[in-house]
Amino acid sequence: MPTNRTFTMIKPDAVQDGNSGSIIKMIEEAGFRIVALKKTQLTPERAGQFYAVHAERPFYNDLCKYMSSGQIVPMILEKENAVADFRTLIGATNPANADEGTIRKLFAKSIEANAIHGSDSDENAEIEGNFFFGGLEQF
Ligand code: 3AN
Repeated sequence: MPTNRTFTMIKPDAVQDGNSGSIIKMIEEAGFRIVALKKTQLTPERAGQFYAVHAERPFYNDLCKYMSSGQIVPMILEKENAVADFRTLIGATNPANADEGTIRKLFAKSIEANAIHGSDSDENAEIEGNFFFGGLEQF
């Protein structure tokens, strides 16, 4: 059953560039309610745990290095059809393929430094939310 929640994090490139506020504004204007939010930094080890599903991919080491290179803003978001609608709002993984008006089209630098993460399923939204906030049900 859909939980109507998703997990996102604004990535180091977008935080560093001062785009967190603009991105959060777009998220709220698209109808998402912010359930939880903080600013933090991953160690390379924690980044490795978060992206463990990509451990065999050639870009894994660079991804962990990049994701631990600066502060990030993880959030739990709520909206009807949250996972799918949020993926639409952020656009394709590679900003070159992202639709006009999407967060990645506006703010991403490259396929790796692509400004923002969005969970790809309800199951992963819960796992990823727990990773940063220790349990969705407490909010
Ligand atoms: P998405 O974030 O759109 O769900 P995933 O889950 O396939 O994309 O990839 C997770 C992250 O890994 C991406 N957000 C991006 O930072 C990085 N990544 C994905 N594919 C590549 C690639 N071909 N080269 C470098 N980094 C990549």
